[in-house]
Amino acid sequence: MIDVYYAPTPNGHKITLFLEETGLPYQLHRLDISAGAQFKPAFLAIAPNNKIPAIVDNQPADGGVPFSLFESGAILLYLADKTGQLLSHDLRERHTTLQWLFWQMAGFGPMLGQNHHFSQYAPEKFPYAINRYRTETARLYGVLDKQLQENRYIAGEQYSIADIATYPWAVSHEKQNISLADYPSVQRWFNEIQTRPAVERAWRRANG
Ligand SMILES: N[C@@H](CCC(=O)N[C@@H](CS)C(=O)NCC(=O)O)C(=O)O
Repeated sequence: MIDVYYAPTPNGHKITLFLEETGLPYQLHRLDISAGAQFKPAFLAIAPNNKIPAIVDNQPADGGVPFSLFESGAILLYLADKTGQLLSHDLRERHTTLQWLFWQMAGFGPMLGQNHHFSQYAPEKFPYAINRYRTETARLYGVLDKQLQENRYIAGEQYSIADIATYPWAVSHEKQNISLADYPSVQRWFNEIQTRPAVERAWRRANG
């Protein structure tokens, strides 16, 4: 059983998407991050960076004591290694997937997060910041669109942890001032992923 410390945010969804796809048993522990639950000592012992998601694997493959992890990319990589799913064993496919996972973790997530912050949540509106992160968001969608013109999924022909990391951020495209009509290959990929049964289940659990 995997304990998942979670809120229904893009980074939280990544973990439930993976777990629903692979059928690994898990228990959700919802944290109200708007009320500061991420700063409670019991959570900080698992996730010292005070952010969801985090997991505790109660049956790690080495047979040792429960193992905790934070950072959604590290968690996806761990779970892919644990299950042998959603990350190819072929050298080139594996590293292409990791390259796009790191692209999501270092670019597509943080830049879109700043876009959300300055355009939706900042108490003062700073046109420079809004414009900077909207421009960077559009550039990143352009990079993704080009990759998906040539590939069914982000890292090639197989659905992988690169798609799982990226899709939940694309769900909020309207908030990011993005029209998917301008990125037809992202739109095609988005429509396909949205109807995967595991994705539908993860979204039902998020809203349940
Ligand atoms: N790089 C981290 C980012 C996690 C993150 O930003 N989590 C947000 C919700 S999506 C959070 O817990 N925020 C609470 C806080 O910053 O106090 C990851 O991918 O796991």
